[in-house]
Amino acid sequence: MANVTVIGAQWGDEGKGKIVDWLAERADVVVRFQGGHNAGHTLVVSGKTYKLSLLPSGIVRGTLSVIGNGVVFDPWHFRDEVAKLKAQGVEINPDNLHIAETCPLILPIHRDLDGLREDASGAGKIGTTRRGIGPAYEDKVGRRAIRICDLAHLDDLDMQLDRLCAHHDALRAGFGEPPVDRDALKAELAEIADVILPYAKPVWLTLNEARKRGRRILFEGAQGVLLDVDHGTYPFVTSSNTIAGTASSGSGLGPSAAGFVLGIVKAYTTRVGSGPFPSELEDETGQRLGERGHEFGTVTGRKRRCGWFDAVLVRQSAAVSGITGVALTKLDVLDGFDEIKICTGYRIGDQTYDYLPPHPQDQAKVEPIYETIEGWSESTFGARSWAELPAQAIKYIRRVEELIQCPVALVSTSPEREDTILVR
Ligand code: 2SA
Ligand code: MG
Repeated sequence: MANVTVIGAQWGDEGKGKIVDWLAERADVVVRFQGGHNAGHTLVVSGKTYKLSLLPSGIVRGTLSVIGNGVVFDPWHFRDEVAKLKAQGVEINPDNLHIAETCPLILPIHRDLDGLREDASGAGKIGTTRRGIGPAYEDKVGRRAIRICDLAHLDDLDMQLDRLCAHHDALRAGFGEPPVDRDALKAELAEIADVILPYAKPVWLTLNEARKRGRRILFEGAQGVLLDVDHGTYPFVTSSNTIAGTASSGSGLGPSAAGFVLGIVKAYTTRVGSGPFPSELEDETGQRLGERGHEFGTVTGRKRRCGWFDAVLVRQSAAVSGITGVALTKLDVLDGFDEIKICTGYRIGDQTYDYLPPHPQDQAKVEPIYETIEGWSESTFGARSWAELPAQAIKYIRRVEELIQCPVALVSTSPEREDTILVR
């Protein structure tokens, strides 16, 4: 197996955790390259459930795991997630986990700002995870961030902290909040530094050397292409690029390192947070999808919105992200429906679209054009071979492939790793 880059091709929660775990067995290194602890990756290993938000999924099986420079890193959350996993018996140490020294930190002031803005936005709120992701990326791009390597130079930090605090004090004043307590922040950083620094490494170097030695690298994306800050349903997006191209910039490897780009696609569509969702079902059918699919946010516990498969969106995701093949997940959730719909285009008035128009007003207005196919009554839950799938389910998969113009390489039929069908 060459390198593989796994990304979500919808709005996140496509079931990346399980697929990454399935692939991790065949990989030498697993790398996170964007996002932060807003991700929610659920892994079921021998009946035991692990929930990861920041750490690469490879850690559960002891595969060398890397947090790349493209990730925004909350050190206090890191400490807690590591403690939780250790309590579940997972081994985590500076030998099997490397963190880029250049990762920008998510600080308590970022979490504050995320929450203050969401609370003040009323109906216009993004529905973020309130974990400070957006504000931390803003400070990175604004060249104000405190990075992991700064934790080893606490004596030189004052000027940097002054600049950062001046910026945040102005923003906080707008919400009637007191200025940042700079000394308290510095003391908190000094306290957490010893926990983080043993893991801090020049990961670009480790990864380039691993590559030279022919090691197989698995890149683990978080969120999904429709939440990409450039290509997603802006402004209802996350603050990083979630497309496969980020595997390169977010880890310190060249663009050819991405290898096979595997887009993870749920057999229907879900979204958590606000923003347009053309094939959303606010009726019993949507409710049924949510219940059968256990559609609740891993991080926040929020109920996910549900709807039919939207082939227009996935075709667009596959194109902008250069997806080589798709893993179709949660097919079993569609078991027992008499009819299944697939969105094949959009309409606004007399105008039809075969892509999602860019303006949020238009995105909110588009009406899905559906094609209906007959469902299947048999259970696909836990199927491990193509031969175990009902004929109608195969028809559905083939139609999805045709519409998204991308081959289905894997089908996942339960949260268990072994319940996976390799199509090609
Ligand atoms: P943020 O916090 O700034 O990244 O939020 C911006 C938007 O991105 C969405 N977002 C997500 N969507 C799906 N899954 C995510 N991870 C968790 C999960 C989410 C959870 O796997 O369940 O537990 O709620 C994730 N992270 C960010 C978010 O909903 C906003 O629309
Ligand atoms: Mg998730």
